[in-house]
Amino acid sequence: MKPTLSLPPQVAWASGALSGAPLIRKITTLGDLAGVFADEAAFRHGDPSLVVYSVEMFDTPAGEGELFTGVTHLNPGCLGEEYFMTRGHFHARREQGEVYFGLRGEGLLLLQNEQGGTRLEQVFPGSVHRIAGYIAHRLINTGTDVLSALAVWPSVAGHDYAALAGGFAQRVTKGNLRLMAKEVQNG
Ligand code: PAN
Ligand code: ZN
Repeated sequence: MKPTLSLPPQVAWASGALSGAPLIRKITTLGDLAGVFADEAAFRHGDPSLVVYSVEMFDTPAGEGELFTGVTHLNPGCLGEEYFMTRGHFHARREQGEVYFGLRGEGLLLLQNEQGGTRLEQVFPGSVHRIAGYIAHRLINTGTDVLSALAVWPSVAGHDYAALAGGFAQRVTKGNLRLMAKEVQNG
């Protein structure tokens, strides 16, 4: 049989730009994030058309055993005291996991289990995050540059946003980030 050779699609590691295959792009503006940030007055004064994050993914087949590959670009900024973040979700099929890879910028990955227990992982270029099943996940941009992270997840996972409509159990604000940085310094 004649071997075949093909050029696969690509990700530019430094920027997270995807190329070489058809893409799907979804933009999330501040106006889409009603109820997500704690400071409701700041939300009312904010520009609803402001882009908070975009997700670009390869338009690949869905189905049992298939994987989706996408990059989230989360802009820097704050609403009130709280850093810009993704909405965050459990997977609709709770047992399905995901891997995130930090590409650009700096931030945090907030992980929450079904009992409401949370932990945070630092995200930076080269960081690798194994998100097991049954764990909700949200990116938070604590830096001054765009935070870009590559993600690979089972196409059957789906997104359950409703389960966290009341919010995650932990918020990351300028104030509590300073406290966390001090704790890290003091061991
Ligand atoms: C990611 C997220 C992406 C946007 O591709 O969907 O970061 O976050 P929200 O979906 O919470 O708005 C992923 O985790 N997929 O499963
Ligand atoms: Zn996910």
